[in-house]
Parts: sequence; C-alpha cells; structure tokens
Amino acid sequence: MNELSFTVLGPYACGKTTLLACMNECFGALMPGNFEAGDPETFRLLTEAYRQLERDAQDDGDSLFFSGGVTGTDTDHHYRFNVKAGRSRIPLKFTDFPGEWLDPHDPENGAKYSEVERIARESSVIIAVIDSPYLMHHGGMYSDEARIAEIEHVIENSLTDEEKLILIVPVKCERYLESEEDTELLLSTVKKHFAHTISLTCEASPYCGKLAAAILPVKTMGNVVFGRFEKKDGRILQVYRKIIGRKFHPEYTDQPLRYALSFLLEGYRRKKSASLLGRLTMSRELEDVIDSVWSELRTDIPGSEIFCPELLGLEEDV
Ligand SMILES: Nc1nc2c(ncn2[C@@H]2O[C@H](COP(=O)(O)OP(=O)(O)OP(=O)(O)O)[C@@H](O)[C@H]2O)c(=O)[nH]1
Ligand SMILES: [Mg+2]
Repeated sequence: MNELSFTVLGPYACGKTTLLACMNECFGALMPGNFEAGDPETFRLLTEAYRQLERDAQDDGDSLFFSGGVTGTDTDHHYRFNVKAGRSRIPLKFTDFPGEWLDPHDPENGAKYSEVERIARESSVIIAVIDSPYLMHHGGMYSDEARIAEIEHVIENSLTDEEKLILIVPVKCERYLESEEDTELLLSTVKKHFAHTISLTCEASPYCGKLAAAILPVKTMGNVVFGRFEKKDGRILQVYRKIIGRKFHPEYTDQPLRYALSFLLEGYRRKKSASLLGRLTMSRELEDVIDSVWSELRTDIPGSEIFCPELLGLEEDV
C-alpha cells in the first residue's frame, strides 16, 4: 500500500525544520517501541537541528538573530519511518523543503513550486507553519512575510476526494501565550488570516466531512520571546531575547504529531476494517498504538481551535 504522508508548508525561515525537529524528539515517547526510522541518516539531520536549537536557547547572549540559528534547508528531505504494530509495518513519510520554493512568482523556482503543490496533494496531513510575529505587530504591516496567501493557495489546490487534515501551527509565539488576552488575540488573528481555509471545512463547502483543520500553537523554545524587527540588506530580521532565569522548555510540540498520527492511523484502520481480510489481519497491537498516540491528544492548548472535530474522532463541541 502507499505510504501515509504529511508535509510542512511555510516560507523561508518560518520554522518548518525546527518544528519537525521538535516533533522528531517526541516519537519515542509517543510510540514506545513502535517507531522505526526507515533511514536513520535522514533523521540525524533533525536530531542535529534540535541540538542546535537547544544550544541557541542556552546561549548566554541576551538576543538572538534568526539568521544565526538553525541552517536553512537546502533541498527537499523525505523522512521515512514505520509504525510497528505486531507483525505489520505501516509505512509513513514526512517531507521538509526550503521555504523559498513556496514563491509562485519566482521564475527560477517555478518547477520547485510545482513540486510543493505535488507534495501537498499527496499528503493526507499538511502542517502550515505560521511565523506569528509578522501577524502580531505593527497592525499586521509585515503579515505578507508569513506568506499565508501562498499557503492557502497550495492547500486549496491540494484538496481531492480523499480526507485531509490541515494543522495550522503558529510558532515563535512564546510572547503571545503569556497572557490570556494575547493568546486570544493570537487565535483571532490566525483565524482571520485563514478564514478561507477554515470556511472549506464548513457545511456549505464541497469538502465538508472530508476536511478537518486545527489551530495548534507550539512553543519550540519556551525561554525566548520576540523582541523587535530589524531591516538588513532588504530583509526583515526578527530579533529575539531570552527570558532571564528561564530554561529551554518546549511545550505542546507533541500535539501536531499526535493529531497527524491519529488522523493517519485512524484512516488506515478504517480502510482496513472495510474489508474482511483487513479485519481479520488487523492486530490488537495497532489498536494499542493508536490508543497511546490518542491518549494525550489535547483539545485545550492555549490559543487552539478545532474545525470539523468529528473527522478527528472528537466530540462536536470541543
Ligand atoms: N524563538 C523561537 N525561534 C524559533 C521558533 N521556530 C523557529 N525558530 C528559529 O527560526 C529560525 C529558522 O528556523 P528553521 O526551522 O530553519 O526555518 P525553516 O522554515 O525550516 O527555513 P527554510 O528551511 O529556510 O525554509 C531558526 O533560527 C530557529 O531557531 C520558535 O518557535 N521560537
Ligand atoms: Mg528548513
């Protein structure tokens, strides 16, 4: 059978690789003994990215330029792994690519943009990574930098008859999760920008019942907050500062992975149970893996909201 796949989507330096690196750290805890890297060498890239993030967060300097952090991604990377359940191996794959490929107007990158569209179409879960500070400051003056129009365009073109989950993940948002008021502002701002995608999950949409979405903010560092913008060589840089006395403390980073895996494995289980042979060969172990991924899936993360929760097997009023 085909691999179950998911991809990240977002512009240059928005935090795609960082988010995948944080998610990669969670595999072991999520599925103890049931995770098997297809190619350990590729996963090494993510482990290194995570160590770099940790070092940045522990650095004694009091500010941090984004240009100095994790190295930008040079080409597309496909991370293959298996979920082991009894004697079966369920092949999964997630994809990372350079954010510069997301620009449909760049003639040099035309073929790359088509590749992004192709990857998005074949992925059952798309994780849109949102560079929150661009949306949250100066009345949204720099919001174009978050490339939401491009992300929404790719998402809409990727929709088919198959079920799909869109995870909208605001990152670099430690500052906005400090108070209830700012958390609400983050959520309403992200909802406003993604109004079109969200509307595609509603009853009037042709994708109703096939498309689910969730906004799930994560803290990838926990002790670093956005400070200010700075312009350099025509680029807008973000300057961050450490919170004195606070340690590196990622939070909620397992949640996008739990949502993605629950959705993919549930879909797999449903397809299998549609056939007699599938029902007979479906193992108790698969149910156990799904249960362990599902058990700590949270619907109460600050600044989160779920659209079309039934498709995720959740109650309608979450
Ligand atoms: N404070 C903070 N910094 C972050 C967060 N996410 C990413 N960063 C930083 O943002 C920078 C860019 O992150 P990457 O993960 O390389 O971004 P990318 O989207 O993979 O970039 P490309 O591969 O060039 O498309 C790095 O220096 C990270 O340390 C976050 O949630 N909080
Ligand atoms: Mg990258």
